[in-house]
Amino acid sequence: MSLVTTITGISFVGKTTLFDLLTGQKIPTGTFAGAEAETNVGVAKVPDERLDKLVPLFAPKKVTHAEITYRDLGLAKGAGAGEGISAKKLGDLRTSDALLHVVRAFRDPSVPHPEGSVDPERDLATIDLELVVADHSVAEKRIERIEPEIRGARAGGEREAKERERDLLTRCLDALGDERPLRDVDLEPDELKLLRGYRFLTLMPQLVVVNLDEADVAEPETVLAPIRSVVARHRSSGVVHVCAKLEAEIAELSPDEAVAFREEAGLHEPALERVVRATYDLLGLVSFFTVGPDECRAWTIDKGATAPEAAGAIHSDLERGFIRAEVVRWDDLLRVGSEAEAKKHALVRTEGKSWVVEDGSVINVLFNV
Ligand SMILES: Nc1nc2c(ncn2[C@@H]2O[C@H](COP(=O)(O)OP(=O)(O)O)[C@@H](O)[C@H]2O)c(=O)[nH]1
Ligand SMILES: [Mg+2]
Repeated sequence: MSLVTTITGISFVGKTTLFDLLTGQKIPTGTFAGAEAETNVGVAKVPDERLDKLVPLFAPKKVTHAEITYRDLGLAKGAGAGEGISAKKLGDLRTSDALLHVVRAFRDPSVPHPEGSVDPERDLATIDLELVVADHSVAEKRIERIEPEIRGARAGGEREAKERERDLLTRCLDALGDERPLRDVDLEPDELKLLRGYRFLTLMPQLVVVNLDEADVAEPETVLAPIRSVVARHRSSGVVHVCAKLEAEIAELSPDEAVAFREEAGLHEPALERVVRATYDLLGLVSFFTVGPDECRAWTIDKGATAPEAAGAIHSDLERGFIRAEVVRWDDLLRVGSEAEAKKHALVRTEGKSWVVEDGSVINVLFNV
């Protein structure tokens, strides 16, 4: 699975600083042409210590981490100030798997705040409202179009399906009218499936990234607690903190210096690790590994996926022709040092089609097509 996450938020909150940090790019920050900027696109390698530790056992030709694509929208100045988000940027948002909503909690008076004061909860509400408004207009337009379709449809299944769709969209419209994101609406699995086609923004999982002040990094909960309580009212939402500017400076240091500096600052792990873990938790994702002399690789699947579904992430042939999987826990494999030793110690299990993949499993798929 290839995840696409789009970074959103009002101007000057540190979106581009975070994007650079996550993707290793060097897009200039703090700039603002006035007009809308291009969307920046970059790829982050998902850090995985487990994979890194397995690599020396196999000395493979290639090591492949999972990846997340990040997009930095470069919103126009008015966006998030009641002037709306342009159609092009809404299009970029709609093709995401998740939204990373950056809010500013750093105070630095040398960075102008478009609203005149630092208030992460207000800024969060501002963009959330724009997303609600965008979805409201999508639902409204579809309902307008579906009415004549209902009148024109033959009585029976076809008409009933359209009526069900209209009723569902009307429920969505009502929720959006009350400024409720669609994540919070109770939906049956088939309703959710139908709505997915509309690519509603408030249906997407949202991770709120609080960009902390350097002075608050060691004791982040004071700043985070009120934001957590706002976010906790919504489903499919999470909170994570970064200190984008400080962490960008740390990223310039040598690895040893970076570790020491980070500890001293009270940041126990790099922003990328914290943000990726929060994203995996929010989206309900797990990783498994394939190993060998050619390639050691991490794969990302939905929590609850079965062995054949995991095999399908590697190649559709492996899912189609799935026979069984040989499975060993990554830490068992590391401890004994080789697959042969793992077999000798009965640490390798054979699992069939209904096995639900456990996070951190090393899997060898046996298949026949
Ligand atoms: N003090 C401080 N400044 C920051 C932090 N993050 C970003 N900035 C500064 O805020 C300005 C705007 O950052 P930028 O990433 O361009 O924001 P964007 O408009 O949301 O993309 C830049 O001058 C950054 O250096 C932070 O955590 N602390
Ligand atoms: Mg920017």
